[in-house]
Amino acid sequence: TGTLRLVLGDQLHPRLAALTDLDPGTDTVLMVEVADETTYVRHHKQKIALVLSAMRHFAQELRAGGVAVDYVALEDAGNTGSFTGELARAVARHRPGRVVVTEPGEWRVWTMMQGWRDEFGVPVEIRTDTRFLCPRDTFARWAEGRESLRMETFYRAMRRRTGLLMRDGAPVGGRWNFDHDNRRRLPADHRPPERLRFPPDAVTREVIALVARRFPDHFGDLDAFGWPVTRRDALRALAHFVEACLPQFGDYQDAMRADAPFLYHALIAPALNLGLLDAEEVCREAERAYEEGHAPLNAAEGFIRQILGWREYVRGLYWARMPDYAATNALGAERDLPWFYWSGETAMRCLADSVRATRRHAHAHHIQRLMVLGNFALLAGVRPAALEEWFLAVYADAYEWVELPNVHGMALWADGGILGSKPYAASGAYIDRMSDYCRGCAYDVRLKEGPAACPFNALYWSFLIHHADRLRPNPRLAMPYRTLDRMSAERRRAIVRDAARFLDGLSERPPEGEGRVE
Ligand code: DLZ
Ligand code: SF4
Repeated sequence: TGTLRLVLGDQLHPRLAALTDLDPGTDTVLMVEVADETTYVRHHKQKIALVLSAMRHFAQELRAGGVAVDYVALEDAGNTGSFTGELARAVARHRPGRVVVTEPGEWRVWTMMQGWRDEFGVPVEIRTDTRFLCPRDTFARWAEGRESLRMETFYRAMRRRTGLLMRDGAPVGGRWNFDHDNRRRLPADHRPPERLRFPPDAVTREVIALVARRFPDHFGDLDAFGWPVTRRDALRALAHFVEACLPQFGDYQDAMRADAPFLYHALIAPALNLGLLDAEEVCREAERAYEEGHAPLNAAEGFIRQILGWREYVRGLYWARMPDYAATNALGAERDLPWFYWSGETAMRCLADSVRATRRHAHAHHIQRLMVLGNFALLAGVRPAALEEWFLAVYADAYEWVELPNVHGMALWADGGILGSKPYAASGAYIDRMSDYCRGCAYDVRLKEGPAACPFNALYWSFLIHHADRLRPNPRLAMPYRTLDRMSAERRRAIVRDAARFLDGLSERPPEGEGRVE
């Protein structure tokens, strides 16, 4: 009686914890395509295609290496449609001495796993996911007894732990953080580099056809699919990023441009979160590029902070605070998600372009996500769970461990300040400074009042007025509140009126006669 080793769809790493001591003579690897995982949120079509194609490629590679893989495809006869159902069937088929799994990326699946030992009557070993640089219990110990859990403190501890960009116990370059240098806007005549995309092979084409047939009314296009689905291609994507983009990644990491969804961004999160790459190797590549003089320090450090700092931090926070974390709603936001998040039909050019990129690529870069799509929902008072479901569904890289803290904590401040010291609220001026959106917009970003004014302006001030009790004491918001106090009462009334009128005009439903999506 060998060991049955379950590998989930976002655990496709060659040195996955559940596979380390695999004995090809006796053990079986189980992989299952199940309906529940494809529909627990209405994932973007490309996200489903990406996960299933990457799973099929991973199974092929294991088999080529002499490993017995029991692979259940989505449309196989008898497929029960859930992890628990498929594991039960597999235990009956193989009668293993034990089951080994790696801890999952979502609370939902974690609670499922807790019942497995009793349900199947075999020992179930849940192993620590060693793809992350900070294990869950290490983060929990770090977080214990701390009043605030700031990323920056965590990040410095992680730099020391890993030695990344460190020399003699001090940060290379004498500073921990070069963000200050990383806020340049893209010059109008600047041409960002061509990006390496990966045309679908036969396996991916078959999965794309399956997704088109099975999930026709899910959001998103399939025809622009270009994600790497194997470790080999993911490594090529990483090498291309380091070579062609990393040197300017820092400078332009916060810039936006219409019809340019990729710019200098790494585009590796989908592969990284699936397990095709791991955090350590990605950081070492960036460090090497700096050491070899290929990339400047502000770029390498900014990139490494995203992975070693931010990504590990949100994951630690997620596991330390779930399930209560998801339930908070510090600003009492109750609005349903505006329909344009699905349709893209809005005269606000920044939002329309960000939704369009999302539909076309299952991707938008972080300033589009945070300062356009997230910021709008924050100012409009969208119910956290509604926005979270949208983010979890539409992005190729989205799993709850990373999506939830970013949306709930960072974008919406729904945790009341555990993750971010202040809400990331901004008026149109921020978007204008960092993009070329406003020039071609139906609204005027310089106008503060009236129907032609950029809606972000009235929404921003109205948000501060509405939440003054809660936000005015925050020293980081002292400046905007001083500006607000200098406005006449009449002006403030006009702002509140404009914002309310705009929000009343939003629809949460498709226009008469239109389907749920598209
Ligand atoms: C996202 C996803 C999808 C669409 N389909 C599957 C699947 O059929 N089989 C599978 O093992 N995993 C899938 N996944 C990824 C899981 O949802 C993911 O492993 C859990 O949410 C835990 O992070
Ligand atoms: Fe967005 Fe306002 Fe600029 Fe239009 S004017 S693109 S709505 S920020």
